[in-house]
Amino acid sequence: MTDATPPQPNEQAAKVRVLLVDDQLIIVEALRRMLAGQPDIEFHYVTDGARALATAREVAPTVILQDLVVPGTDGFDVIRAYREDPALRHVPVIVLSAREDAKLKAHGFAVGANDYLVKLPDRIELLARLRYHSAGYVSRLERNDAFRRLAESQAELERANAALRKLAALDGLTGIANRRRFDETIAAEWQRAMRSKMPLSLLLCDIDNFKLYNDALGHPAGDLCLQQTAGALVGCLKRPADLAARYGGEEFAVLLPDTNIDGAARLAESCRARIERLGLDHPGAECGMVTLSIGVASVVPASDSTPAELLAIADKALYAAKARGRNRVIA
Ligand code: GH3
Ligand code: MG
Ligand code: MG
Ligand code: MG
Repeated sequence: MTDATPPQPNEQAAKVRVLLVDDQLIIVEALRRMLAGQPDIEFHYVTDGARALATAREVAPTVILQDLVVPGTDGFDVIRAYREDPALRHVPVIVLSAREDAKLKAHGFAVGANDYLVKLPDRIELLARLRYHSAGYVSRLERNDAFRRLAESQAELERANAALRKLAALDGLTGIANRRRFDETIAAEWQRAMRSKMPLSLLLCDIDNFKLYNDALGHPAGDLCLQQTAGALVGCLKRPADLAARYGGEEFAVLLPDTNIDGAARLAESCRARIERLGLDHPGAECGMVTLSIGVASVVPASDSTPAELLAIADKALYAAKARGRNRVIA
């Protein structure tokens, strides 16, 4: 007596699809009779050894019974061929041989067989071995399938995450980089510039009299103006590492790695001119159109400094640009 619950018979046993490869019809008949009346067993056979591989691909058996002596082929070669076929590689093969021979058995296992039975096998033992090998194979298939589905859903999740990460870095109105992305990028570029001892430059750009623009044309028109300004700024950038971001309401920041103050001032001037050339009507402005004021800063970061210093310098320059009449660059 043991405490363990005795194994329950499978209520709905998995299908056992047997393929017998044997040239002798008398053997085929004998096995067919042994397997008859078993609702879980489906019986297929092929007598032409040369057709074994093609038939196996068609039938997709869960277990193969393979005779060793089939005219025209060598059973061992057929087993080797199963093992090289991607569709059959893992299908269990039971050698069915007339000979009880240890060397033959060993050779069978060496070329990839999973079991060995001597003809004619006992019916009960045959059924047990067919079910045992078939169940192991089917559960491996199911497990592989589950792993594959898991891998696919993980890949899908990663794609969705990547898309979300991208979205989380973008400004909802203008579609350019947002403040979060700018903060991350300036921190990374700061470290890089410190190591390379190259200058890092920054433009702070602010639309002139934008409150009046909204007042005159309405908030939706203001939104459109912000989108056009953002697009124009991105269009001014030349290098892949340059980054234009929406820094605040109507303020944009442009980060320029490996760029000195002269290069940054030149780019700032081309940004300013480009906005002017857009020629967006601004009824509230003295000049009658949308313009941009830009403060420029450039430093070679030292180890005891922070990006906040670069921002403060650019902000001061921007303030000066506003104080001196707007629509200008101060470096
Ligand atoms: P200055 O030339 O000194 O920069 O004047 P300004 O009017 O541009 O500056 P101020 O900071 O007084 O006003 C900024 C305006 O920008 C006020 C705010 O309503 C507007 N603004 C900020 N974000 C948005 C936005 O997303 N859409 C719209 N339409 N307007 C915005
Ligand atoms: Mg034979
Ligand atoms: Mg402002
Ligand atoms: Mg402004």
